[in-house]
Amino acid sequence: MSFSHAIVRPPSATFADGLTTAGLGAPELALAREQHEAYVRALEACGLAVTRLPADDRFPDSTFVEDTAVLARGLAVLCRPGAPSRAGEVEAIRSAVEAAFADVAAIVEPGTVDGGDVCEAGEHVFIGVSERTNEAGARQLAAHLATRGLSSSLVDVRGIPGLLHLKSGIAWLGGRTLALSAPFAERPEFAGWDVLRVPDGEEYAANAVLVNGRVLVAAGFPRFEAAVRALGLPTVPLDMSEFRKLDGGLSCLSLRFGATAQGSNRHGVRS
Ligand code: CIR
Repeated sequence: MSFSHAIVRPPSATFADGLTTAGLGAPELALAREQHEAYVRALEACGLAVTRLPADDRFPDSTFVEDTAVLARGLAVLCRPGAPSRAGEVEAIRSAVEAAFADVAAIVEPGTVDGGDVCEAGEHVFIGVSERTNEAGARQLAAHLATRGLSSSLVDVRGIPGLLHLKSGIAWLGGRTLALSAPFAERPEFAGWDVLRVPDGEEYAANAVLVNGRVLVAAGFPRFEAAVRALGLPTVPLDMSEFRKLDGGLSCLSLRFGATAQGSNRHGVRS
């Protein structure tokens, strides 16, 4: 899977009012904006054309665009976020998604899905059932993905302390390799996969993103970064301190799409 495009939205003036359980203090807006800019430059250095949407002060969490849509194989599925304060973010991103995708579906009531619970791993997609994504939403999403030849399985992540979304604890590193943090390492859902175990104490690093052969990783987690490099994957460390304060990780700052095994989008990207 390779990416040619991404959609991002910089942190808004109300960013510090975003939802959080981290207990790491209030984020600094200016620093968050700098970190976001560095993130965008990293995507561009990986070859992506990045659409920067305007900051949206109505929604403090709106920089976490990944939660608003799932993009796979020429199909866009608009999400229905589990947190009421984030519901309006979907309408706010709709036109950007529709500009890029001809085929746009949506999660509908009673389903809820946050994109952070969706981990695409080649032909298979793991969908977390969390405090944000319910089973009805996960099943709707699985049905949409099946129309594109993608299989799915549900992973119940409720009750794992400190874990907001599935992808707060797992990442796909290409092929059959998954990075898994401790709560997932022995789970039967991942049997048969090659596992890079995220070192204890470095759990936050599990939210890494494979982009065109490089892995964007949160800076400050040297054992995880070395383990990724040992797989032959170059890493791009990025300072995420201000987003972490709002329970956010690297993946949630962008919607990535592009060349896929099947399907195309309005940019004409197909493989
Ligand atoms: C929230 O609680 O919804 C935001 N403060 C953080 C969302 C992070 N999203 C993600 O990991 N995909």
